[in-house]
Amino acid sequence: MTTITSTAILLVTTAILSGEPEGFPFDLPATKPDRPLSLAMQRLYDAYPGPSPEDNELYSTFKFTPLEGLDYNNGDGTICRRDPSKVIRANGKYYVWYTKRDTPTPPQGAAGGTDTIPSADWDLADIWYATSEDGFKWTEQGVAIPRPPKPQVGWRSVSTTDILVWEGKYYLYYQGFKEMSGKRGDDCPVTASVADSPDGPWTPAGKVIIDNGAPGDWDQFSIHDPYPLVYKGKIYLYYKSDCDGDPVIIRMHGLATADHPFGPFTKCPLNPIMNSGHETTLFPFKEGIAAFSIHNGIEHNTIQYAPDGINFSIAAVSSLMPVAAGPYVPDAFTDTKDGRGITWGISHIAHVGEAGKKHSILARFDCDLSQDLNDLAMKQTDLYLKPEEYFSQGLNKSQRDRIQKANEQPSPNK
Ligand code: AAL
Repeated sequence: MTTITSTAILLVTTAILSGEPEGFPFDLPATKPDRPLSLAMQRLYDAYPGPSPEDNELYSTFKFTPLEGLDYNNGDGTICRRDPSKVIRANGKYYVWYTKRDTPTPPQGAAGGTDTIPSADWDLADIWYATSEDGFKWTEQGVAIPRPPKPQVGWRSVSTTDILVWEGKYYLYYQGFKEMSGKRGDDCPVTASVADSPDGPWTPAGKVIIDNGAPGDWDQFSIHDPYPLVYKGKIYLYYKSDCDGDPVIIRMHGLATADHPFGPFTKCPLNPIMNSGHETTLFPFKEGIAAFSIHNGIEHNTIQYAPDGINFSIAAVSSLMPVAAGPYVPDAFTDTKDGRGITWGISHIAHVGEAGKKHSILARFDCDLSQDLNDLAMKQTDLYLKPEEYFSQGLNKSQRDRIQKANEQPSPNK
């Protein structure tokens, strides 16, 4: 009898006697099995909230729907709407605030920008707001925060806002540009305004609320995407900064906390608290905070979780994540100890329209990142794109030239 046969008989006999399959079981165990596991299988059980997409409450795909009721001048690039706030519900309807630029021309870059010509999509912008009964059809209500007179913070542009409801008052945080975006970089601090009603009128703090970092610090030039939540009895304001830039800008996220909406804010000594991502999107989840890490950085396209609101790890890898997502977060300000999660919100789609007329538009996204929903259709991982969508991501000229040159090399195999 060969060794292989006797070994096989031994393995089968052992398995039968122990009642356990010798190989990894066909039915995926719901919890980590007590057996030798490869690093990948250890990670499956140790690193994620569940061992499969449908078991992972912090995994979801995203579905997108055009918004009704917002006009973009036939897409000529003179109007953009972007970087929406979180959605809140008040007075029996939904509210969202966002950057709106309405300029005589599309953006012309820093070299082409003037007092009336924008350098970037978010230059020469104001903060507008809209309301909706259903989250699909929106009515633009008007300007919430206009640019203040020079030299006040935000005189050049106010953009990228988010909302905080605190002790019955409403606070909007936003980027306050004191120079044209793109002169050195996309440089700005954050300021804020307060109102007794989501419909305003808004009173500016008239000062910088989140300062730029000290010279040489990662956040010395830009404090972007202010995103307040109420957590552990304080205001947790997450933000993004752009740093490095040699050769590519690195975008990471920071945290600043305060006991009052106008500060003083204290930056987390562990900043940056996320190593990737771009616009900030976060929500209370169970005892911690969940976050989107989108389109930049080594951990882009991930949904992350920090049980303490500070130390984030990857909870799921996703795809086609909403950009600059402002979710509807019912428990954003309740200081909850059991965050329920999110199912929809407003995001933006940038670079819309033909060359020279590029602008951003708002869209609705839906997902299942909620403890109170179990929509398996949102947990599918396959993303079926049309061929033209693949071919739209084509090779550039230098890549084609490189391939052509390689084709002309003599074959090493003769
Ligand atoms: C956005 C945000 C900030 C940046 C610019 C407008 O996506 O990251 O707001 O300043 O781009």
